[in-house]
Amino acid sequence: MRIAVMADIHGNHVALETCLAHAESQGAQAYWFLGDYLGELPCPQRTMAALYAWQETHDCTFIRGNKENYWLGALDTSPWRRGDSTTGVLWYMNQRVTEKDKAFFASLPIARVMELPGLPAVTICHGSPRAVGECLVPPGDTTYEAMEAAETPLILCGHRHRQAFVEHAGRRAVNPGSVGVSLQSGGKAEYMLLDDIGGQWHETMIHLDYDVEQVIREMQEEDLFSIAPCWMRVTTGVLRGLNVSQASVLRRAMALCEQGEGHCEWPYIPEQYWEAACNEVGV
Ligand SMILES: [Mn+2]
Repeated sequence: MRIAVMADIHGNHVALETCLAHAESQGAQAYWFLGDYLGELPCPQRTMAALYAWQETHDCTFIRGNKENYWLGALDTSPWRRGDSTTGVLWYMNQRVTEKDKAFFASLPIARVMELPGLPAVTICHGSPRAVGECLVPPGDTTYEAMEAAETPLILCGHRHRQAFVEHAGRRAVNPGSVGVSLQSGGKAEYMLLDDIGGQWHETMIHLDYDVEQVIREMQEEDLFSIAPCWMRVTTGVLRGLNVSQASVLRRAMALCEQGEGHCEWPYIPEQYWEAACNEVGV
């Protein structure tokens, strides 16, 4: 048995198509998708079309991520607007997610125990088995506690966009990295193959080159550099393999806003602080 495990596509259909084709060429028999299908990258319907088509002809299991909850109304959409680096992409995406997509996302569980004959059971989830937004791997503040609460010896999770594992209390939690917006990977598309070898699971981390510049061209065609200027500067840097992340630049912009204004509340971050944060990291 060979399973392809793919997390955090974030709307990168070019990276997704590269990973799917690779997994097929490697003989994957099933596909486990760990959430965050759409994110900040353009033309979300291309990603959804690729996933719906794959599901028609392959054995696919899908889990819900925190991004899916965004499109299902978890956040107040009233501050989302074009031209704002904090919310511009949310504004763009919110207009492009269809009723079909919402029904699909709403149908997904946040975790699932996968039982295959003769193999240890595996929990698949996005953040942790108990919360879509919890950080499990690489470790966060509550990783050990969340692992102790898990039902299976192996836990597969996404959310942090980095290939890594944690072992604790006889359990192993593994993050296959991010298909679409990988961090600290030199700009590769990442996923994992999981093989049954003698009744035990064996992991192989995959890193693939793909056409990053095609994604950046689509960002320009969709006007995303006007819609969310600084967010797209950081995203371009991440895609091209710079050692930055949107989360770290956001934190820096919020700290600068706090210094300048005396307070800062997401998503109300004036563009000048985003610009300053981007300039500091050189994107
Ligand atoms: Mn996530």
